Amino acid sequence: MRHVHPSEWSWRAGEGEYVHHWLKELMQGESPDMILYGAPLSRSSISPSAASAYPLEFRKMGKGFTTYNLEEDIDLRAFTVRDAGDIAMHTTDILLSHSRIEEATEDIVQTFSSSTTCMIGGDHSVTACAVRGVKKAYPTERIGILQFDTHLDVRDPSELGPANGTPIRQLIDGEIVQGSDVINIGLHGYFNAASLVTYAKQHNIDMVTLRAARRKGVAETVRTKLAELAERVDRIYVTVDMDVLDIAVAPGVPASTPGGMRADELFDALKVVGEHSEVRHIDFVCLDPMRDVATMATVKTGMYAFLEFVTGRVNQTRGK
Ligand SMILES: [Mn+2]
Repeated sequence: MRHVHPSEWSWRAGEGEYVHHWLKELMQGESPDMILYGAPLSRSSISPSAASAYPLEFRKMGKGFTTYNLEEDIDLRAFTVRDAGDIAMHTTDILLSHSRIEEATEDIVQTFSSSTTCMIGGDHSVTACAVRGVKKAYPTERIGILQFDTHLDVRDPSELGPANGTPIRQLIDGEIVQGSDVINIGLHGYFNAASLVTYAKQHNIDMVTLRAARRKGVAETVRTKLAELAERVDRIYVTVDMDVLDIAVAPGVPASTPGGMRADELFDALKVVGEHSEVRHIDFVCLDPMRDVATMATVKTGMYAFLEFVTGRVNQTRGK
């Protein structure tokens, strides 16, 4: 796999009942249920961000969580997750880093074609690269995107460059994904200019406001929308911009806002996402541990969100 190197850091954990015991380094010849990899890039963020530090802090946070999900009464160790490490980022050259994310993702999704892939960002620009990589690996397939985000992320790359406000537009204008195959859940408030909503409407992006999602419940909305999307596409890529969360629960996300999603809503939604068999890829982006509060509240939320997705995957592989 081009550009992917083992994480610079790991718990020398041995066996045990905690997440850091279970998230083991990928070894040659293994084909786990899920491949985890980091894309530690945030120089492309519009607001100052150290989301590049999230893959490392995410791994460290494993020590604070058990693999046993009390509410579901299941142990996630039934599902194998292997950590392939991080994509090597260039210190100054964002475009080079982007092309590495694309190439690494292409290799990972091709090599581990039956595994779910989970990329830990990084700012949201990494998603455009990863989806292009998936498209390169499966050029004849139609890819759908479920996006959890406060923003549409359709700002114009000709103004900003390929920054974190642009990934969905890059994918639509680049004809990698059709606008009508993009569902955004979590939009609210005063954070998307009218011109961007016009672009989204022109390209038939399915905009589901947080208020609309709450009318029948966020998780139930996700279930319905995924079923609709799965009718049209061959595989689904889910991208979780942690800025979808309310700023009170996600202070460590540069662009989180008041009036955002509650943590429990995101957790329940991700379990539904994990249970859906057409979902092949997921990423978690824009969490900046350097701006988190002292107890790493947002990193904890990020790890919890990841585990809820895995819980859904365990249910899915059990045929539930
Ligand atoms: Mn975003």
